[in-house]
Amino acid sequence: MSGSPSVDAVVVGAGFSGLYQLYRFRELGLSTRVLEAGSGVGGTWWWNRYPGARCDVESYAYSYSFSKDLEQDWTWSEKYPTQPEIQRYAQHVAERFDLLRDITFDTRVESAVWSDERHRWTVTTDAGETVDCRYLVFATGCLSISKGPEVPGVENFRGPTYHTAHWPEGGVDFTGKRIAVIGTGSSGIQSIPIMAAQASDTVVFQRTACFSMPAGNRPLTEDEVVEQKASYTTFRQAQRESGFGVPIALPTKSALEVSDEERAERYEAAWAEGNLVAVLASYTDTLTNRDANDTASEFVRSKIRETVKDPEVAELLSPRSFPYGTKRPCLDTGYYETFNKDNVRLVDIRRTPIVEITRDGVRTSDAEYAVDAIVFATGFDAMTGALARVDIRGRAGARLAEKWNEGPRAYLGVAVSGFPNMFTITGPGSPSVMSNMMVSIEQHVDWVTDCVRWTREQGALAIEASEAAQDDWVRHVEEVANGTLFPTADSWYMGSNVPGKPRVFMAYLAGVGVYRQHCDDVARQGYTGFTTALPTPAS
Ligand code: FAD
Ligand code: N01
Repeated sequence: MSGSPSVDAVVVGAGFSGLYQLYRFRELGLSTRVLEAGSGVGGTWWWNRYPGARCDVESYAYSYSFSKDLEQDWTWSEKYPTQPEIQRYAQHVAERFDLLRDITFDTRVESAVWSDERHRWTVTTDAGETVDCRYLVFATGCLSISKGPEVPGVENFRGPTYHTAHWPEGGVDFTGKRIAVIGTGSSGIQSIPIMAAQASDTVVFQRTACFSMPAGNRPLTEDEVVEQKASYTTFRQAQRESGFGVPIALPTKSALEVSDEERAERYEAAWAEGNLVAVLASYTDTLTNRDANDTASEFVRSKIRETVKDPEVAELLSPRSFPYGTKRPCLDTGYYETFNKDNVRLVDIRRTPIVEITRDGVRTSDAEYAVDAIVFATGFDAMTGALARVDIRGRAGARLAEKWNEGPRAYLGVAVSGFPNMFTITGPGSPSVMSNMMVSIEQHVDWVTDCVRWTREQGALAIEASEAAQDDWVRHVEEVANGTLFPTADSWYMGSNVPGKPRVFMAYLAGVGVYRQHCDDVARQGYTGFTTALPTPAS
């Protein structure tokens, strides 16, 4: 478009995906502009500043591997890093690699339109600026669009309301306040113990109980740090070849072929590890066989009963409606113990739904709870939410939102037929949220960068996934998911948490190692499943 600033590539989002994509595109010699809605780098870790926010993948595993110097120079302080520490890390990376000069903050991308004639994208921001580019990368995050509680009356409440996903920068002091918390997923589970320790009275509104286990978080010792830094090279390789991006000893037995005693011992040891996947990975069939899964589910429920003194509250906190692991499990610090406090109440909103937010608090079908502040820990329009909010128009003006009306369709989860030169980092159809995201982010960014390099080497103006390859991939992703228990749960992985969203399992479950192999094979064979557009005299 004449008059618009023109660059080789636009990257939307300055979280870990966007930062690394900028770094790699620069290496390739592409002029690149990053557009970010927030006012700083870090994405998830810039926005989610709620009390207790921290990673539940160990710090040295949840970090970039692309720079050996960075690995050696940066020292993590805890087993599971806090939001402020991760955000500092993102800022350090941005400064260290001089990335900030190509990032525009406080700028939301509203539309992206492909020109069939020019083989270029025109990106428009909420500031009214248009940027013209050849390549467009959505590094917009899988969990970056928050969702509310879908109840009327929020505007009538006379006190403050907060959402965990966009917490005020200076924090909030709830000392002496009566608070309501709606939502008991990972964000609720991490923040409730801390908020309840301040508040005079805490009412937790629970729609679905989650499985959680103690994180066993602690400061890292100097010896551990030395040991981790010395083992990065082998550790990274193991991460890349693993299932979840976290190397673990692979199970060899079914949960149903061992004695009750052996199983109990195994689960106890896994529980003590304070590791998200330890119980899940105790047996081969936890995620594929309901009876096997029941043994793990019941083990976690027994731990809840051991911890929570009131049997009725313990039962209410015990998940019954979905198999263990099919909604994302949580790691917590004192979550179940919090419900032993006299000033913490749990309200089952399946039995007594929230009817409205009133001037004074939260009214359910059988009572009104007067509070001074309300916290929404109600999660995200995950995986597709950020893409759906941009008006993306591909070849012949086709709209991505319409193409994905019945669920997302993408080739390898990284490219979409009809949308040339457009890539999604950790998009639907890739391992994405079913993995340690740092491993998946680096793999996607590296692959996209190689794909762009190859396209340019061919002298092509555009590269695009074919419909047939995309259909095959979508079918494959679905088949793998259907071989597991995941589709049986109402989870955000399935889109079930957002009213009206199509019910489709959105991630690829065969593991990051297997997925990497698929992607590498496609590249090695000359980007099979993709077509290129060569210049014509009119181009
Ligand atoms: P994000 O960090 O989400 O960044 C995307 C950025 O794009 C955001 O800053 C957003 O503002 C911007 N953006 C979106 N749309 C637009 C637009 N239209 N225009 C301009 N900018 C836009 N993963 C793990 O592997 N382990 C964990 O322990 C873990 N913990 C998590 C804890 C929380 C509280 C949350 C919410 C997520 C967690 N995740 C975890 C997932 C986490 O999102 C990823 O690990 C990772 O940070 C994603 O990085 P990203 O850059 O892909 O996306
Ligand atoms: O969101 P969630 P989150 N009325 O969707 C409830 C990552 N993360 O922000 O389960 C009433 O998990 C909802 O109920 P239900 C991680 O990947 C990681 O907690 O839909 N209640 C649920 O209880 C995680 O999975 C960490 O029935 C409503 C809660 O709100 C993802 O981000 C920390 C409702 C939402 O839970 C999302 O986590 C934080 C309504 N209308 C986040 N709508 C780590 O520990 C929703 N709920 C690393």
